[in-house]
Amino acid sequence: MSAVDSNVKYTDTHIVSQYSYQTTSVQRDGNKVTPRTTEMTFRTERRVPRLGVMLVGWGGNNGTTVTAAVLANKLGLTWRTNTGVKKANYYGSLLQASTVCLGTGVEGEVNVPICDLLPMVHPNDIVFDGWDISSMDLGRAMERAQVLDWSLQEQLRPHLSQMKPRPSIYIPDFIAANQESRADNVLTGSIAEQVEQVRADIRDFRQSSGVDKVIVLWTANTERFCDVIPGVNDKAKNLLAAIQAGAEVSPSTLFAVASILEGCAYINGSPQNTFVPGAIELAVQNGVFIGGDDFKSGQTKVKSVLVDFLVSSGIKPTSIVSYNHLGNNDGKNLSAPQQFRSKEISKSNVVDDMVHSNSILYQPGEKPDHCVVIKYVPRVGDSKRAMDEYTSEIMMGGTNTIAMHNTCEDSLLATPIMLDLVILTELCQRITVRPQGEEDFQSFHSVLALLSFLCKAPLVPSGTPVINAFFRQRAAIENIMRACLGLPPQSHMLLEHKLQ
Ligand code: NAI
Ligand code: DG6
Repeated sequence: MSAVDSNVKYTDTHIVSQYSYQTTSVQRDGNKVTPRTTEMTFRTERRVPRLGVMLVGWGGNNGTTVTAAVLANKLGLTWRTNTGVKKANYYGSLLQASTVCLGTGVEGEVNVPICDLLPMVHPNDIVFDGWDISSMDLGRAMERAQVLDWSLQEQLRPHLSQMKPRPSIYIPDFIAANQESRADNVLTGSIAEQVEQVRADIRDFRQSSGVDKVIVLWTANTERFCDVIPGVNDKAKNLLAAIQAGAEVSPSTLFAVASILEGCAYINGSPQNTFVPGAIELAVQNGVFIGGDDFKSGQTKVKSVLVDFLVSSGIKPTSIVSYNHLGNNDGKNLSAPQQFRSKEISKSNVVDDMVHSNSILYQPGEKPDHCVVIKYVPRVGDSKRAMDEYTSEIMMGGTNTIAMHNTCEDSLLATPIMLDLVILTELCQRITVRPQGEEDFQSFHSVLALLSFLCKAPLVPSGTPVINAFFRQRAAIENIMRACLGLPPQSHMLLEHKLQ
């Protein structure tokens, strides 16, 4: 974006802004409320690097769809379906397809694409690589996924069939037994050697593709939860020693360790507890961003809007029942109890902050009944059906029931979120902040909570609030970007129109 004319300076290398961060400090009993202002300098590097993204699970539905969608956009492809001609786009991406109100001009509100606020990577410029336990090339894997229209696949196949996933770490116990027949592309050797191979793959990709930066994104099968064991994965040094000793560590944690040691941000798009305390400590020690967990793409996204709407309107949700059926390989993997359990946990916690925020509706410890069901129905493929019933208590003992039915291609919702995750992470790597009175500029915390908007079970630094409510999460992203430009947060007060 060009010319913001106060509080901000554009140097050859940085956008430097002065910002007054206003907060309100409240003493426990609410008797003392004090507004506080901290002056800060935000500094954003202007040079946008060439970004490489390595996907773990590259040959899956999400992996093939994101690679195909970016290529289709890059080539400006169009294709014919029985409802007309379609054109590649980035609908569903917060950064590419949504706008923010910059301010008001003589002609009213001025809305701009979020991606125009600050210099950021364009998805068309991302270079992909990755690993999969299935050796299928991306052309055939795209066909196996059954997500994209056939005439689009025909145009993409010559390009995608050149791409082949690298062999991956496969520990059968972590994913469903029904995945075993896919596993024909696996690393061998001790787990320490396999981690070394993954690190070598990252270096090889960086060098051979000429990208400046690599981000690693887990979009492989949902794993079962692992136990957090003192002496094994509770501390960074114990985790590294456990890998050397060949102790049980999940593949997703092994990828996280390899990425962190290579200085690459690592994002977990699935629900399992990849980020055991030792992995988090390792990221902090190495100053590397980590983010997750589990893409917030459909039913849960709606939930983070709807429950916020109900509770903030003073209506009391008393039961939320969420049913899904789907027929893709994700659904097949989730038909196993332990993998389902991981997903059930991440889909269930999403209402907690909204419920806790309202002590008029909910007594301490009280929450709505919340039930999540997932069934595997092969015939529906990637076209996931989600049905939800929200029952709420309204005035004078009345009952309000909202029922919802949602059908969509799961991977076409996940793809733009994957792109937003890596682009936002990369942008955050170029932002530093210096509070007044301090000497040095600081990065965001290694646990990149700003990604919460895109995740079902946001990972946040220990002891900090978890925000699930959709518009609060979105406002955090928008207002931090505004701060980088020396602009006040968007308050929506519109006082200029409300006074005489
Ligand atoms: P998928 O089953 O089509 O793809 C997963 C891929 O991972 C497969 O190709 C499989 O061979 C590979 N894989 C399994 N273990 C591996 C390992 N250790 N290393 C490398 N590759 C491995 O699933 P899909 O639909 O692409 O989803 C991927 C993940 O994203 C799942 O965990 C799913 O729960 C999660 N997710 C998906 C959402 C969506 O809307 N599609 C939303 C939220 C999360
Ligand atoms: C069934 O729920 C399969 C899951 O992988 C979901 O499709 C995925 O996690 C998306 O979940 P949601 O709740 O954001 O629609």
